[in-house]
Parts: sequence; structure tokens; C-alpha cells
Amino acid sequence: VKERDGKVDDLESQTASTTSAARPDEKMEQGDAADYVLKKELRAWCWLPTGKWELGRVQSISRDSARILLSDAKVLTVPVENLLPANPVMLDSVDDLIKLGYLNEPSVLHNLKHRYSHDMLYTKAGRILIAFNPFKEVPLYGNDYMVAYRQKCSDSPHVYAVADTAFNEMMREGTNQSIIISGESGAGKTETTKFAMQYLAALRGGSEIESEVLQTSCILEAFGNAKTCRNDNSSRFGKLIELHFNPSGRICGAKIQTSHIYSYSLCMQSRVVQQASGERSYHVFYQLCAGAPPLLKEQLNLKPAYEYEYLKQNGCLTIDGVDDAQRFHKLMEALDIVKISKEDQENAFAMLAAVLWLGNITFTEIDNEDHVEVHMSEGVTNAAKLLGCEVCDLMLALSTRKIQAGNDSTFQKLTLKQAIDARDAMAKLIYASLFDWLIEQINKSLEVGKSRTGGSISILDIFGFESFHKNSFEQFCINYANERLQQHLYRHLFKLEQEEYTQDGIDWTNINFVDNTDCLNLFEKKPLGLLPLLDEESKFPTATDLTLADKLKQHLNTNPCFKGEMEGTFTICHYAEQVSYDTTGFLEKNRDPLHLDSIQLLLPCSCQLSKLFASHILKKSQNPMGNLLQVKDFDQQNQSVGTKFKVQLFKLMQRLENTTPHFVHCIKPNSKQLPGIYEHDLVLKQLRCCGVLEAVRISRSGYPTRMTHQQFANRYGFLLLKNVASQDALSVSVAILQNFNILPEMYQVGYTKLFFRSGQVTALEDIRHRTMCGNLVVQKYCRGLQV
Ligand code: AD9
Ligand code: MG
Repeated sequence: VKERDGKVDDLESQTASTTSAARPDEKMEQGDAADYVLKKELRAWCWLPTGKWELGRVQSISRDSARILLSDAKVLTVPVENLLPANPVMLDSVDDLIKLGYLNEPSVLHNLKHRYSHDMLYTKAGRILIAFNPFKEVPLYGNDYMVAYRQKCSDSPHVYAVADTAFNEMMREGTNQSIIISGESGAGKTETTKFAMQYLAALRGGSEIESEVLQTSCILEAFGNAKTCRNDNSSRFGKLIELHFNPSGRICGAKIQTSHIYSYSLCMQSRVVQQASGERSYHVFYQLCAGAPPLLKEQLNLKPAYEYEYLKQNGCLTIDGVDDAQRFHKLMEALDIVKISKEDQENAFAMLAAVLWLGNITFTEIDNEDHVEVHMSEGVTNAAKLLGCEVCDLMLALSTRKIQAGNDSTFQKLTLKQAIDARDAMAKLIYASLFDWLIEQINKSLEVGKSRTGGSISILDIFGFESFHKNSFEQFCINYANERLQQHLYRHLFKLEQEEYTQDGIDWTNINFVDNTDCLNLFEKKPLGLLPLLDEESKFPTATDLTLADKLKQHLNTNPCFKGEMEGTFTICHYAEQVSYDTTGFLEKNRDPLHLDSIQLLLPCSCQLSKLFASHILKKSQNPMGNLLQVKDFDQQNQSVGTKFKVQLFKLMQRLENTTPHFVHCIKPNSKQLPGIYEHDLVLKQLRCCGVLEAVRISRSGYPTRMTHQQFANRYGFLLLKNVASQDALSVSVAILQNFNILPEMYQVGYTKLFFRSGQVTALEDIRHRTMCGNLVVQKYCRGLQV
């Protein structure tokens, strides 16, 4: 065991619970394992569930149990059915998991760990690229590497290789391509997106537009990323970047589409006014305070970050190793390169400063019913000046609510809590609108006058599947999006599998592919899906989060993907794992009440952007007849957040549907954001969440190992111990299959290739290896062997 274990690395030791190994789809593998161990000669390698997966070697086998020798020389007797087969040593560190004879979880994890510890960050899982985040500089990038992949001097897996394949397919077949990058927070999606973009920009590079496209990352990160407890540079939105090429393969334009859970009270926006401990608001606020040139500082009355309530509340103002002032200069350069005019830049910075000053507005109580008025301070005067409105109008909007009754309107005083909500709502509305406006400006600049003549490659950098101790509406939306993406992956994998089988004339009708359609139906089906039921309940003013949970339970409890258990919670069986959701806050978050007084205040402002933002929100809610709604209708007509999210997702999927997809799954090796640490359980969880193991399961239910007749005959022909040189490859192949008793249901013979069920070739590989080592008399072995 030592001799094999020498190959296992001394990374931080990990523990994997055995329960995590007992997945339903592992049952099949476990049955195989028993077979495998019993049918093979002694000394077979296997995985032992000893609290973590441990490698051992079979010493002896009685009826149902086996004695296993472990690396510490201990011997354990275990039920054979608990064992999983391990791959031969030569399959340590394969660059494609499909090459593993046994695709069980411990084998996959062992392989990935081995590669990670040798800085081999990329591994393929069939058609998916797995990318590990090294949390350190690794010399795998830059010009030399790009040239190597372009000239096909390297065939090891890499994100450059994925970008290269996408580019070549686009050029060769004229089809649009997409690169779908997923993974959990901090796994490296945004970095991977940038590597892919850099590669594509460098292919025929050198022109202005390529550097414009690359600079967009800097702008998007400043406005859309923030320090969270899981990533110092966490993207708080999803994005799809579509790169347009001309017929000679040069980038000629680009379009960015963002997706966030579109709510004025949620997720992206709430960070503007409040952050969890150890987290920051969006980078751009700190950059502006630290790096604005003196003139700009004066115009905006800017103070250092620690003077602003919205930024200083939890004491986290800086990020280790990051110079915010320097980043601000980079941001201004990037805005110049992307051709955002100086005037627009200044207007945008004024909106940021207005948000910061809004946060410093305080209230004083005026009666004993908790009613308040705005305290006169530099916060309110500066905010009013920057927004372009009268100080008294701003004070009124933040401390009263206008009630319209026919032609008359009255003002109702707000309580302290209501006033703070109104102030924060305005700050969030301005920031969300500014973000959307900025994307629009970048898109205009990247598309202006650039005619689309060739194909496109879209790169999707989107939030991955989430499962926390407590899961709320945000996770509900994010995981729904991931179900859709997962189905996209399944469809693509099935399609390609089936195409290959059909092309080679083999029968695929008996392959039982299972996908996640049932779970998607649970979300979407009208009228009794999760989303329609949520919308229905949101319309009842008297409904509560508890009545919602009851309603879901009442209608969906017979659905196999749904479980309504404890009060106020429900569980969804996602493709990745079961997730329990707490309905607290669901209705309010889904209704997304908008503070109309904010819009009414901003509409007549003299500042161009304030006005624009308010009218934009009103325009977006045009009713189906195309009539512009009145402010007073707005609340009733406003679509629910869940429905808006679904519409946004469908648009995104529609765009992806017309492309040939390439999948990259990023993996975070540890939650400490440090190099050299491999947390076994964390990696396993991500592999499941990313659907890698599901994709592997799909391959396993088909014929994952393929070889041409010629390759197969060349590789194993010499084992036949008779001269087959004069025979054709197909005849030699058939002779090998018969000679080594490979069962007919374990393979199919196509026109050009042989297709094998998982694990079949490993047995032949074993024989070949032993024969070549001269350790075994082949004839003797074959007589006893049933594969
Ligand atoms: V989030 O969902 O936006 O919170 P991402 O985007 O998945 O997350 P990101 O790309 O931001 O993660 O990576 C996190 C950090 O890991 C980066 O800031 C880098 O410091 C580090 N990283 C990621 N990939 C690489 C890499 N290939 N080489 C070196 C990397 N460092
Ligand atoms: Mg990111």
C-alpha cells in the first residue's frame, strides 16, 4: 500500500464523511464493487469508507466480507458491498476523468487532489473543464501559453484551450459559441472569464476595440463587486459578455447583459446601505473617496470613507493588498478607454456621492407617536445639491408619504423606521439605476458603428448553486437559475452523446438518461408551480410567509421534488442536493414595494441622471397596451421579483440556446482563500453542485469509453498470443472481446469505434500492464478472469 500511497500528497489531511459517499447513484457502483473485488484476483485496490475514503488492498475474501490492508499496515475486515473499486496506479492524475476506469467519487477526488497539488489546475470531465482556484500566481498564463495553445503545441486542459476550441468552431462552422462558467463564490469564475477574454482578444489582437473590451472588466468590477466574507472581489451580479467577431476573426464589438435579482430591496442593492460584518459595499465608493482628484473632491464635497455612515458602519474600510486610490485612477483610465464622456463620468460620480450623503441624513422625532422630520445637516444639503433638487423637497420626500385621494393629496408623516426605509430605498434605487445606466453606456460605446459581420462568442459568469444553513428567497432564485443552466448542460450532453452513437450506427434507445425536468416543472408549471403559487399569495394583502408555506404544502406535497415539512419551511430536491428554504421574507421580497415618493422627487430634478433614472423606471412598467402608466398605477402593475427574474432568465437562456456551449466549472479548494489546502468535503460538495458528478453519471449510463477499431486492435492485439497481423482491425477487436470474455451488454461495436460501459477497459488495461511487466502469465490469468 505504501508504494501506491507514495503518490498521494501531503496536503492538509481531509476527512470525508462516509455518509456523503452513500448517494443513490453510487448504489450501482457499489454493486459493481462487490463484483469487482470478488471476481478479481487478490490484491485489488479499493476504497474503504473508514470515516474518510481510504485506499486499501484486498488480502483475502470470504463469502461477504474482505480483509483489507491499509497504508498504516492495519488490516480491517469489511463487508464487500461497502467497498468501491480504485483505479490502477497508472491512472493517477489523468487529465480527463472519463479516462478513469472507475468513476466513483473517491477516485475522482483522489485524481483531482493529485493534480491540484502539482499545480495542474485544469482537468476535463468529458466535455466539461474543471478549473481549480490556486489562490496564488501560477505560471500557466500569459503570451507564451497563449501562443502554445494557438499553435496546438499543448494539449493539456486549459481555459485557453476551451476558448481556442470555441473560436475555431465559430470560424469553421459559422455557428455562435458560448462559454458557460459556473462555480460557487470565490471559485474563480471572474478570473477565468478574464483569461478567456484575454485569449480571444489576443488571437488577432492589437486593435483599439480589443483593449476597450478588456477594460470593461475593470469598470464592472468597481461598480458590481465587493468584499464579502467568501471573496475579497465578489461579483454581486451575473453577466453575459457577447464578443462579436468579423469574418477574419477579429473582435469588432461586444455586448454586456447583466442579470441580478431585480429588486429594489434585495441582494445587489441592499449592500449599498448595509453590509454584514467583515464585508464592504461596492469597491467604487472606497475608490472614489480615496482617489478622486482635488477638483472632483471639491465639487462633490467628498470626505474620506470613514466619514460616511453607509461605509463605516461595520468598520471594514480597506482590503489587504488593495490600493483603492490607485484603483480609482485605473477606473478613470478604463472609463476613458471605453469612451464614456468626461461629463457622464462626473455625473456618475455625483450620483455615487449623493448616495453617500443620503446615508448621512438623520431624523429627529417631532411628537410622541414616533413621527420624525429630517435633521438639517450637510448630508441633506449635499445630497439635494448633487441630485439637483430643493433641500425642502428632499426633506419632505424622506419624512412624509403623499396620499392621493381623487384630485386632492395629503401628506402622512412617517415614523423613524419608515423614514429610514424611505432614505435607504432612494439610495438603493439610485445605485441600481446607475449600474444599469453604466452598462447601457458601455454597450453603446462597444457597439457604435460596428457592424456585425461574423460570429460571436458569449461568456457567461454567473452565480453558482447555493446551499447554506439558512436559505431564503435569494437562494431560491439563484438555485432556480442553476436548475435551468443544468438542464442546458444535460440537453447538450445528451444531444452530443446521441449524435455520436447514431453516427456510428449503434443502438442508444436503451440508455436511460434522467434529467431535471421534474424539478423545473415544480418551479414553473402553471397554475400550481412554486413561482405561480408565490405570485398568487403575494397578491393577497392578508397573506403571510406562513400561509405561503401552507399553500405550497397543500398543493405540492405529492410532487416527488418537493417536501413541506416543518412550519414555515419547504424542501426542494435539486439536481445537486436537497435544499430547505425558510419562507420568512418571501412575500415581501417577491412583492418588492417601491417607494413612489422617491420617483416623484427625482422626476423633476435638475440633475440629468436623477431625472433619467426616475423616468426609466416608469417607462419599464409600460403596460401591454403600450400606455405609459401613471405613477399612481405603478405599484399595482409592478411585476413580482420572481416573475421578473424568470423573464430575465428566459431571455438569457434564449440567447444561449442558439449557441454551441462549452462548459467550465470552477472549484474552490478551500474556504480560507489560501494556496495549498484541499478540503475534501468542500470539493465534493462543489462537484455535485456544479453537476460534474451528474454529468459523469450520464456518461456512465451510456458508453463513456470509446476507441477506434484500429486503436483497440493496436493496443490489445498482442495479448491474443497469436499472429493477427494479417487480419483487419475490426476482426482483431472482436477476437479480443471474445477472448477476454467481455460481456456483450458491456460494449457495442460501431462503424468505426468500439463503445464500452464504464470500467470495462480498465480490466484489459490491467492485463496489458501486467503482461508488459512480465509479472503474469497471460494465458493463466485469462482462464480465470471474467471481466
Ligand atoms: V464570486 O461568485 O464573483 O464571489 P468568483 O468570480 O468565482 O467569485 P474570482 O474569480 O473573483 O471568484 O476569484 C476569487 C479570487 O481567487 C481572485 O480574486 C484571485 O485572487 C483568486 N484566483 C481565482 N482564479 C485564479 C487563478 N487562475 N490564478 C490565480 C486566482 N488566482
Ligand atoms: Mg465573480
